[in-house]
Amino acid sequence: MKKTSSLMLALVIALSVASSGCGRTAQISEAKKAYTIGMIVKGLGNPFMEACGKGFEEALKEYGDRAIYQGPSIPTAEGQIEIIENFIAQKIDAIVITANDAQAVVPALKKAMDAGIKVISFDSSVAAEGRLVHVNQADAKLIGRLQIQAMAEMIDYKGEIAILSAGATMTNQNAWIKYMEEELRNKKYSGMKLVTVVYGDDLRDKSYNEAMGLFKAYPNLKGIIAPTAVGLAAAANAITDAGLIGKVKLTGLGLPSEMAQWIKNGACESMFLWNPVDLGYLAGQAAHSLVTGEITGKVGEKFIAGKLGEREIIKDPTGGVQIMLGFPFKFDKSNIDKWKDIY
Ligand code: RAM
Repeated sequence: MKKTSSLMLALVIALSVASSGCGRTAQISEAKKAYTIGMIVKGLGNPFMEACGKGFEEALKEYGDRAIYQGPSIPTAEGQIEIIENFIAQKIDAIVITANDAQAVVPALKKAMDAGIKVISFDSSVAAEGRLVHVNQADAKLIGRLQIQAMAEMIDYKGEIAILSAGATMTNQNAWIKYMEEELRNKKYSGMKLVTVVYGDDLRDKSYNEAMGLFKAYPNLKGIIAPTAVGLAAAANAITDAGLIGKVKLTGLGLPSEMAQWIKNGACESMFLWNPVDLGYLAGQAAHSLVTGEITGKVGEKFIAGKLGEREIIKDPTGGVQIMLGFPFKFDKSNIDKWKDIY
């Protein structure tokens, strides 16, 4: 990838003409450095990731920084490592990554940090030693619990359910699933049984086929929870194609723009998400502030994240530090039309 000039000069020339008229001085303010920051997404062709990229680009634009958006064609750690190596060779200023595998990308990211590149994760976190800070969409426990609660209401607290996840090594989905299982241990869900967790790897076709496989393997299946935007849309498509609307209920995490049709046709009654554009925007703001040295990744540091206002670095449960975005919202027939054109 070609690296454009990393220096963009913002020269402010203030001409002051002495009142006597006998002279003129030119003041040149300090040159403003433009940084290059690369976002590495889980995979290309994922609309959720594209929404994050939009916010990321918007944030960097505010500083005149250069944004690079890249991801492997298939969501793998190997593909991401290749991109990290490339970014190190290009000597970019910061990497913002959502990990396909929290551990596998650590050595390459450590190499990047040794080379002076600021590394932050967002969405799906990298293990604490492989990044300076993680930008977290919302409380993982809440995200997990909400999906179980929604499913329980849809199936009247009775019957077999399955989870259709993204990749088996993805930090965010695994954390949410852990909290779903924890929630399910509550007595009030004793009539519900989680029969399996399958993985569509955040690939449309694989997710669709996994959903179809569930209908065959579990003829009594009452519901699917898909905590992945790709998986949820694919499962809705599969439920529709298999003629199972109303018979197999569906909830999870999805993008309103993509899910509107499936919410309207009844394949998915309700689902949840935070604002992915804001998530990418916050990641971009945090990366810029790390590069300028405004923050260094210590608990208690604060910075102004553009339009999102002041944010603080706090501890994360894995021993690292994080910045929180907000809360998950619920989408259903009552509000989907308002959101479908936004993200
Ligand atoms: C998918 C990705 C992403 C997740 C969303 C909800 O697009 O796996 O990591 O946060 O779904």
